[in-house]
Amino acid sequence: MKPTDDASVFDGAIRLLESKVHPVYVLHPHPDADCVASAYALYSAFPGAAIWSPSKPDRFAQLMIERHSIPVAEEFPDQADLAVILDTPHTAFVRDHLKRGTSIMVIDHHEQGQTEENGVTLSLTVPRAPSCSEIVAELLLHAGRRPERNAAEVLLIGILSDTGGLKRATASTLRTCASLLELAGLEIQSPTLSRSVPMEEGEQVAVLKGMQRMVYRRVGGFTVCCTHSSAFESTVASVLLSAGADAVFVAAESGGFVRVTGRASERVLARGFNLVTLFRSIAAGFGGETGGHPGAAVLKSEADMEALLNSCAAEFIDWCNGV
Ligand SMILES: [Mn+2]
Repeated sequence: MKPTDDASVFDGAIRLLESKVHPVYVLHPHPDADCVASAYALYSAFPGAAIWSPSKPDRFAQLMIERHSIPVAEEFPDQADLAVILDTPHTAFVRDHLKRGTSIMVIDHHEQGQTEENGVTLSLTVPRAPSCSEIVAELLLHAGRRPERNAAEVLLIGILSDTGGLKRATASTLRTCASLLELAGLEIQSPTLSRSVPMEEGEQVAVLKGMQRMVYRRVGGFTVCCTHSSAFESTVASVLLSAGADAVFVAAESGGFVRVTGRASERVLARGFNLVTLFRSIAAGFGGETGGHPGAAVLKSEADMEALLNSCAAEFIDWCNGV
């Protein structure tokens, strides 16, 4: 990120933050760790009205909020004189809460789909940054306001989370991480920076039962696994995929429907396999609807569960025999 091209925008952002008494740090709907970390680091450097979340954070963000005692308000603070919207280019969801004349700042790293909704006082958008947390870290370091220990640690978690454990990091991300590690007194492998989320109650049992009921077939070096579960189908599917399966189908029955959650390995995707295509063909035969991506998709149908799973496996085997 940085240097000169962003410097003036950085200065403008700092001036705006310093000129306001009650900034509110606005999280996007269903906020993730990157968003919460960005808000918290700014809140500790420029204390304001609140960190406000329009809806429940995701599980990992919630865990971070609890572990790091991050104050997140459900009520929008009345006295806000600046809304700092983080990790999203969209501002519509917060507009109704703002009093006339309230300034709006956007700090984000997503490509903006269309021209930003007007009325934004300042936009600090860096699409080449793989996380919002690193933009905030750079901003604070640029202003000579070094993040305190807890904020530095939270920013590192935000960066690790949005870069898939630094897999999508740029050279600039790594430089920022180095500064943050020193400020937090941590190493990159420190357990407090771990991105693993403990399983929910019942999730582990669902996974174990799913594995117990699983049947598999191996054809031409590829493996397909089928099972059923009454809950946490996507976790069951992920576990089977990481156990080495190339295609996984996990069925669940509810309300007169069967939902089949499908996952495919990188290996078969690289050879052109597509779950959406497979589910479309099943839906054409049995009735139902499907949606998702080549590697992760869902099929919903009123057909018999056993018959659906058998057909999914058979279609995958046909594909294996064709490659
Ligand atoms: Mn992000």
